[in-house]
Amino acid sequence: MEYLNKLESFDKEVFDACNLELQRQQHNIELIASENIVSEGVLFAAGSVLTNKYAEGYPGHRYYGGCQYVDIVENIARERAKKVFGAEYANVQPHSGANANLAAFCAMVKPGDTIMGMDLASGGHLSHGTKFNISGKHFNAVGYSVDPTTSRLDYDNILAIAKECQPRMIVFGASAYPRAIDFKRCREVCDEVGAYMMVDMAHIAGLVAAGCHESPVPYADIVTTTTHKTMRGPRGGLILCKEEYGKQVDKAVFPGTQGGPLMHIIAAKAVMLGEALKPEYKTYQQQIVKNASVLANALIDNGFRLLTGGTDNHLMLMDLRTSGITGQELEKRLDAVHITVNKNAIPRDPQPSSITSGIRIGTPAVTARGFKEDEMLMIAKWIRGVVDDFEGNQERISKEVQELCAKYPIYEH
Ligand code: DSN
Repeated sequence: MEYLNKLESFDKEVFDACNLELQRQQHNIELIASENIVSEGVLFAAGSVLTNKYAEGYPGHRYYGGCQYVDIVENIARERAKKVFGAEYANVQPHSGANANLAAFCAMVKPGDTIMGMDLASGGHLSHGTKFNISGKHFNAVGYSVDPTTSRLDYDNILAIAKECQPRMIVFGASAYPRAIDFKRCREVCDEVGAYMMVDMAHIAGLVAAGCHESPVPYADIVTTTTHKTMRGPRGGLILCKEEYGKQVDKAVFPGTQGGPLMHIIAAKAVMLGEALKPEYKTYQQQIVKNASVLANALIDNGFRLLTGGTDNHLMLMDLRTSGITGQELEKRLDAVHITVNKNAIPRDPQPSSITSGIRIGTPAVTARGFKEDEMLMIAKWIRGVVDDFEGNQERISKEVQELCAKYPIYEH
């Protein structure tokens, strides 16, 4: 890439590593459900001179001089975020999804309060109350799981747990849940126990922006997201909330949990949010869902089991318990043929989390580079091939994968 090549004359060592990563992205099929390939506009903004600027505070109220132009950028990002999601209030400063979640907790509840979130082992996220994370250390976190038979959310069970533990806030949203979440039902659960409703929509935010998944915004008191997964922006976080919580959310982000905002990343978020307002974005998100559905059906047709039997969104979870291979081994074999996935625990996994019985697969990145239904059928066959006879098929599949990747350059320039 032209702009990356300029780095070579400044720092050959770092350039070489970045270039190798570019080549890896170009020559591999990226199926990690939380990754994507951003536009060049997003790349340019993220690599811009805004990285030079300190801007603690918020537009119009900064603790540094010279903020008049970064104010424009942050205001554009805030306004576009509100427009994309129909939200009353937006804070675009969180450095990440985990930071957005921490700020959301700090804004809405107090240390020691009871919160509920989906168990990590059922597809929830580390920052929703696990004991290894600050969310599980500073709050009394109670987990909920999925139904043991259907592997789907069981709202009656969530309500029963909530009645028992009386949480101040319930967190909905997941990292590895392939089905639609019923946000209206989530609101009813919260209302029955008088809890705030928080949604971490990081995985599905792009789908929500394009109307391909019901929006949590009308129902939730506070919504967090990353900006890099299905949204296809720079790595970062975003908080949306009702106007009445705006001030406390701002305070919880800065000075509560962060210092200076990353203005270059906020510029890149603004560019991505501008893209999200265009009709092509909707077509892109619709294709993500279509590709996921085709890939899920093709995996089933190739004899694999999927958790919940399929997908409603951008991701699926292969349940490998009857396939004679672990998640760890399949991730390794796929890597060897230039297909990138992550091993993922399935609910009540008999294997430890370092091995797992599952593989999580998502379609945002392959859809961004132009793959459609036909390519999904090819991917399912290749996965079958590496499970059935890795030694015999490795060379052929690796060659076929790279031939396909060559037809779809991730960047033109
Ligand atoms: N680590 C992310 C994922 O892969 O889903 C969640 O933050």
